Amino acid sequence: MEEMFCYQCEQAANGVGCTKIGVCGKQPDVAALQDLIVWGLKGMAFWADKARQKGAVDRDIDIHMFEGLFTTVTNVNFDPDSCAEVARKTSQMRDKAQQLFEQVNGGPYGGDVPEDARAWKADRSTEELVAEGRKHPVKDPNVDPDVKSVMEMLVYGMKGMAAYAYHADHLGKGDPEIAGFMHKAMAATIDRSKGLMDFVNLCMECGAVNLKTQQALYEGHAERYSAPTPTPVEIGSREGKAILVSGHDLTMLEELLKQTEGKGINVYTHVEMLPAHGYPGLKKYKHLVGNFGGGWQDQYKEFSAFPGAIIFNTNCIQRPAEVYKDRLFTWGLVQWPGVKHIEGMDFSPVIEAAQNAESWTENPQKQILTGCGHEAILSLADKVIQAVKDGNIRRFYVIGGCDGAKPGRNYYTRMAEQLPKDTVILTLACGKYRFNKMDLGDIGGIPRLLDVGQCNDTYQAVQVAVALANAFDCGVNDLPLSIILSWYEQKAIVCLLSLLSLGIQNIRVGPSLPAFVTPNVLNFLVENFNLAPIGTVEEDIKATLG
Ligand code: SF4
Ligand code: SF3
Repeated sequence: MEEMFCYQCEQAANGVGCTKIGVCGKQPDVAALQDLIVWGLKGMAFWADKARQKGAVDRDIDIHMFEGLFTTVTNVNFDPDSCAEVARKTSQMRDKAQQLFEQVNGGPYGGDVPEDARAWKADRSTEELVAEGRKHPVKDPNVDPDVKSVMEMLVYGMKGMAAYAYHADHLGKGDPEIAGFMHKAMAATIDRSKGLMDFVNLCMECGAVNLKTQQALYEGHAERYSAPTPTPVEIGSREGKAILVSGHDLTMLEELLKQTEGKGINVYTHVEMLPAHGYPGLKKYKHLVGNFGGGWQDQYKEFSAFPGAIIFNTNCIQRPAEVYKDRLFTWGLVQWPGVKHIEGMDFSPVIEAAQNAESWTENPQKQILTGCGHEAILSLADKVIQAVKDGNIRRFYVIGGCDGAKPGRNYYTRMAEQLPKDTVILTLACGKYRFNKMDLGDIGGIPRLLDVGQCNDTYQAVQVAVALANAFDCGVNDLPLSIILSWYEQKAIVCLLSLLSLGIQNIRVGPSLPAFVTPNVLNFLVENFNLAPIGTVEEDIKATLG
């Protein structure tokens, strides 16, 4: 018997789905609670969407959509009690959304209310909520498999977008239109009159709204910290006490940097925090000294070698080893049972743990480059365009997306290694750790490897592509540009939807295709977008260079 069912990430067991325990470490009780959260959010969305159509909007409901969905993203929250708390709040927000609608409507709704949007009792124990969650599994035998496939793509895309919306909101860049789309799309998933093309269209709209969300997030970062500039980052260690910050949230890092200033503690970034070093408003802190480690999947081994305190502000957390568990902290929506969670912005427990831990020794190593955002790249536009015209740059490659544990991911390392010297690689998100310590050289002073930023900086990569297309007076699909994505979790899904919503063709995706994509849906993507799975490095280089 299946204890759970989840197939939202690239690690889905046997390429089908996790049924006993998540390959990520998600336990069946947490899986049931997260199913309950997603189901509850759909019911909340039914009412929030109806209220919005009549002009009534509620910020608490909007923010709860972001937080609820983000809680269920892979490698975010593994703690049953906190997931149960999010589920309880979902029920309360559903009730609030219904009241909001009835107020603005001047009475109860006259149409049919789907079973999924009815009130449900939330003041129950965690165990009782787990039992309730089991009644609302992801699998639904009453829905056509192809419709289900596109519907899940939409839900996972919105999970990714919710993460970006949550960060943008922290920077004061919340946009009610983002939540408005999410309510509409989540409500559509419980509307039995909706068919395949409705969900295809919603997926495209999701991609487009995501670009606006990522733009808001970028502008939030750039307004607060100034636009990123190319910055070499040390990957060795400095003498002294140390704190490592993992995740995507720059506001949390900023606050930690303020609170550690003058305390003799060096702050290091991990995985998706690397681009923080490129922002003038963050690199001005002299004790933000470097970047530590490889991809997120290496943390179990690598954190054991890190002497100080470690804090996660978003995904990807994994089961901690005993050797560092007491120096590990979570913040925001990330939780792991038994790991200390920081509420709010008081990081004194993390600082104290770093001060009580051993000091690190001086071990200087090489530097890697980050901060090559679109403003920095486009400031070199004339040089880049000339290099293309002179034949010194033959082709651009965007090699971006998530890292992960599968052995097939060395495709991305070998791709970066084997691409000819007259090609330029733009990278973003954590998949870059497969090759960002290589020395790939430069073309007339333009580095061959340009780190555009975090996964949310897909927006910035799009700006570069659009500017090049304008300069060459062609469409993005006609540029000497190939996009090769690596996916792992739901943020990569929404980044792909954004590219597809722009009509970008010929994207290659790996290391394997999502388990939730049925053969018919894959055919649709191949026929309409020329989407292809990655092949061998040699074949793909040959095919893209023509
Ligand atoms: Fe499995 Fe991925 Fe779901 Fe975790 S998130 S349970 S690894 S499919
Ligand atoms: Fe990585 Fe987890 Fe997706 Fe922001 S940190 S990209 S996997």
